[in-house]
Amino acid sequence: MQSLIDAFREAGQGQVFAFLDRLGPTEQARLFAEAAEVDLAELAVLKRSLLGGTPVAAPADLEPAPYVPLPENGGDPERWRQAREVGEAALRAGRVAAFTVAGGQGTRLGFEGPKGTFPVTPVRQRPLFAVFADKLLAAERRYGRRVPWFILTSHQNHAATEAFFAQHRWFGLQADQVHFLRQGRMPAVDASGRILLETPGSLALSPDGHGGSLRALERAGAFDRMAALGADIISYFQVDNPLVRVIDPAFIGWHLLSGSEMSSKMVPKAFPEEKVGHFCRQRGRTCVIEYSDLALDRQRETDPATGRLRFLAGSIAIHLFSREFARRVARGEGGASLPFHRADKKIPTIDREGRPVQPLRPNGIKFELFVFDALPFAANPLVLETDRAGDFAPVKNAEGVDSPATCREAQLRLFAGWLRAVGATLPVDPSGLPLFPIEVSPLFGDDLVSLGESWARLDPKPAAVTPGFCLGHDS
Ligand code: UD2
Repeated sequence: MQSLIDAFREAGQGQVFAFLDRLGPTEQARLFAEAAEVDLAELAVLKRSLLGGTPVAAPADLEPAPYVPLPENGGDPERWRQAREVGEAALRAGRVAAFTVAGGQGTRLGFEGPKGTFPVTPVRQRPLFAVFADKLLAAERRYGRRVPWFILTSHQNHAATEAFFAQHRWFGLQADQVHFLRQGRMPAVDASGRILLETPGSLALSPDGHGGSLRALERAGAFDRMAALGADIISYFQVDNPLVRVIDPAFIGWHLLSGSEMSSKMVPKAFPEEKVGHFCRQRGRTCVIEYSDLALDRQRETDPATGRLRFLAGSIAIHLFSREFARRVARGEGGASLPFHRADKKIPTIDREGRPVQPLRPNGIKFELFVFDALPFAANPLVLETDRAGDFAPVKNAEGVDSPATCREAQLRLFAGWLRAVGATLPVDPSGLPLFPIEVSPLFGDDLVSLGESWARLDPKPAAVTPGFCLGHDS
C-alpha cells in the first residue's frame, strides 16, 4: 500500500490519504481499493488538456452531416427494401448482439432504483427492461436465433439491476443470455486537478460516461464472448427509451450494405433547442456535437433553400457498431481513443478537517466519455433517418419534455396508429391519441410489418378495442 501512497504523492495527489490515520482497517482497505481504480497518468493528461484556460468552443468549420432519408422523405424505397432483407439475413445468422447502457444516475427523473426498473407501459406498467426483453424475445421468435444482451450498469446500480432480473426470471430470456457489466469510474477533481474526497475514507467517484461502455465491454471479455457466439454487430441503445427498435433489420441492413463500422440513427430536430446531439462533418469526418457544445445561434441557423434548420440531424443515441471496431476504440488502437469531456458540478466533499461540505455552486469537475465520439474513427460511417414516432420517446425528466407523461402518450399514439392501419377501429383525438389506454406487446408486433402479420393471423379478431385493451402479452 505504501507504493500506492507514494505514487499519489508524486502525482501531487497526496491529499487522498490525508485522513488515513483516522480510518479503521475496513475503511482503509476501501480507500486503497478506490485509489487503485484511478489511472494517475490519465488524470495528469486530463489536468493539462481540460483544466484551466477557457472551455473549448465548438469548431467553426462544422458542416451538417449528410444522412440517408426515409423512403417517405426521398429515400430510395428499393434500397430500403433490400436493406431490410440483408438485415433479416444477418439476424437469421445470429450476427447481432444487443447492448443497453444503463449506468447513468438518472437524477433528473427522481426515481429510486435503476432506471430500467421504471414502470413505463401505459396499461401493464411493464418496466423498461421488460420492454427490451420482450423485443429480444420477439426477434428470437421471428429469426430463430437467440440475441445475446449486454447491459452496462454502474457501481451504484449493478447489484439492484441483477437482482431485478433474477426476481423476474430474466423476463423469459435465458439467464445466460443476459450479461451485466459494470462501467468504470472517474474521480472528480477541484479546479487545480486535485482529487476530491467524498468522505475521509472515500473518493468522489462517478461513472465514466456512456463512452466508458466500450472499455467495460473489453474489460469484461464481452467482445470475445460475442465472437464465440458469432455476433459481429452490436446494437447499442439507451435505457431510457421504450420505443427504440432494439432489433431493426433495415438499420442493420443499411449498416452492412454501406460497409460501415459505426452507424447512427437521426431524427430531424423537433425544435432548435431540442436536447440532442447534432450530426456534423468536420474536415471530412462525421461527428456528433452535443447540444451543450453548439452555440444556440448556430442551433437556430436555417438553410435558406429549404427554410429548415441547418443542423437538422439530431442524434437519438441509437447506434450499430461492428464488434472489431468497438474493440479497437475500447483499446485505443490506431489512435482511435475517445476524448474526455469536462462537466462542472456541485460535488459533495469534505473540508480540511474532514467535515462534510454540500456545495451550493459547482466546486469540482467530472470527466466523462461519450460513445458518439467513436464516429470520427469509423470507416464509412452511416447516418440513417428514422421515424421519431416509432423509435424515440425517452423518459428523462420527472415532468415536461421527455417525461413519463410524454413517453406514455408517444406509446399510445404508436399503438393506436398501428391498430388503425391494420383496420381496427378505436376512437382517437385529432393528434392520434387514443381516448383510453391501450397496449401492444412487442411480442405481438414491434413495427407495422410485424404487427400486420400477427394481426392477419389473429382469428377471431377482437370485436372492439375497449379501454385497457392489450395485445400479445403471454401472461
Ligand atoms: C443523450 C445524448 C444526446 C441525445 C439524448 C437522446 C449525451 C451526452 N447526450 O443525452 O445527444 O442523443 O441522449 O436521448 O450522450 N449512461 C451510462 N453511463 C454514464 C452516463 C450515462 O450508462 O456514465 C447512460 C444512461 O443510463 C442513459 C444514457 O447513457 O441510458 C444517456 O445518458 P444521459 O441521460 O446522461 O444523456 P442525455 O439525456 O443528456
